[in-house]
Amino acid sequence: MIKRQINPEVENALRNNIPVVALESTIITHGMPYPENLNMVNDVEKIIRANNAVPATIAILNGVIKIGLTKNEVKSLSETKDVLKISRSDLAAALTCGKTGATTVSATMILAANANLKVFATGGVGGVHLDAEKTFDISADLQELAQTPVTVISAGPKAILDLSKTLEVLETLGVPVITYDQDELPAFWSRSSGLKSPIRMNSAQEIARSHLIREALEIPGGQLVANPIPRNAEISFQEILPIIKKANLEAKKEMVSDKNLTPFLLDKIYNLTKGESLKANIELVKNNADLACKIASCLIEEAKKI
Ligand code: PSU
Ligand code: MN
Repeated sequence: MIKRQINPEVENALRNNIPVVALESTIITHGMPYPENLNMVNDVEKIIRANNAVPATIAILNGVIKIGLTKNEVKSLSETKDVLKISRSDLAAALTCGKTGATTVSATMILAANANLKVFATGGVGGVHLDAEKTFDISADLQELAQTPVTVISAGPKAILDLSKTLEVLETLGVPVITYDQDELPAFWSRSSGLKSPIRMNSAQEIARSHLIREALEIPGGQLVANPIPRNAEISFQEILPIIKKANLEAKKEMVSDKNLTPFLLDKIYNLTKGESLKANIELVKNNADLACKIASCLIEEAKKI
């Protein structure tokens, strides 16, 4: 009943213990404009291959789960407007109705775990939105991290969110938030957030080990890695904060909510920073892909020791 195609390159990698890194598709269709979105995926896939790993970009095409889009599929998805944004709640319906759609962090985690992929690189995960106490807008990504055993490499929760509430919810849900190589939680476009990270690790090996320990203890769920954006690509927290405030005010004025809020805010911030936010976004995704390859490779090595 479920139609799923695993790219032969991904299948071969899984069979031969070659590291595979899953990638989401909402970042392509809802996170960045064309053609930057297409160039971003191509660059990210190149980085993954340069690390002797295999990329697996995940999406739903005409009701078929795709684990590892081909170059042509990536191109056509990146050009398509008004693609569905599929998260956990939409997944089965999209498959039932033969839809085409991009998968968010939550849906990508589910499909990755189903295909036995353990490492997934993205830009930023969703979280608790500002004013969530009134709107109840909390991303399904957080629940997913609590349930699905995938290590997700992000540049920290997007700074458009309420970062301290996001950390609180992750703690409640039992999700380890591991910042790579610094004490402070990074905030997507910025290396700093003003918040201390719950956990710090300084190597891919430690992150891989802790993934395996959770597995051995049968603790459900995954890990969220917060990998600070490279210094030369960051927009400082002080600089981005007023811009985020403005974007949030506009969203309120235009009464944008639910699934549309994150794409709306990203687009507003893009305009307000004259494209600088996009440049930073692309660089941080590349940086995350690089760390993800190292974690995926360590997972294979460490698993042999158990
Ligand atoms: N990271 C980015 N850009 C994005 C997203 C993440 O750099 O567009 C997407 C992811 O797919 C994430 C989603 O799962 O935004 C969160 O949306 P929401 O806040 O509606 O749950
Ligand atoms: Mn939401």
